[in-house]
Amino acid sequence: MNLLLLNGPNLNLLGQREPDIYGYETLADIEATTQAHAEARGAALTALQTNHEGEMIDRIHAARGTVDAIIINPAAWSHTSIALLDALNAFEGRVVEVHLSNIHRREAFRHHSYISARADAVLAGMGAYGYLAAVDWLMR
Ligand code: CA2
Repeated sequence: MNLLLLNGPNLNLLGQREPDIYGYETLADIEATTQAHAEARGAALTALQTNHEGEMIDRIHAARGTVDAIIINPAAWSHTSIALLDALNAFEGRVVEVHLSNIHRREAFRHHSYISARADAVLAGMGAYGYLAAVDWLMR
């Protein structure tokens, strides 16, 4: 099982600002913990964070035929990007959408996610544990 962990714009700032919303863990912590969790369950996991929408779309295209499942926190692109939705629609494996915060308890503009129309599962509000829960769900 090959898993791809994708994190979208500004998530490189995790642990540095807004810990009340996003927690104290850095993205490096989350990537390392999620990778170890996947490997303990017999899966390989590679991770990418990018602030560039085209780079994320290119990575999703490259995942076609080589990656079994994508765990993605699309961050603000969740609420804006039909292009990211289209890229994920061209990916044949499973997709799990993760949000650190409960987007439904926040501003109205965060309540809708274009990505949820493609996601096989959506996790929101569990903090960094959501990434581990995504691995567990994919590996069960
Ligand atoms: O709750 C989530 O995981 C979000 O995907 C995070 C996005 C937000 O736009 C979504 O509505 C919900 C924002 C990520 C920004 O991350 C920061 C981390 C630290 C400091 C500033 C921003």
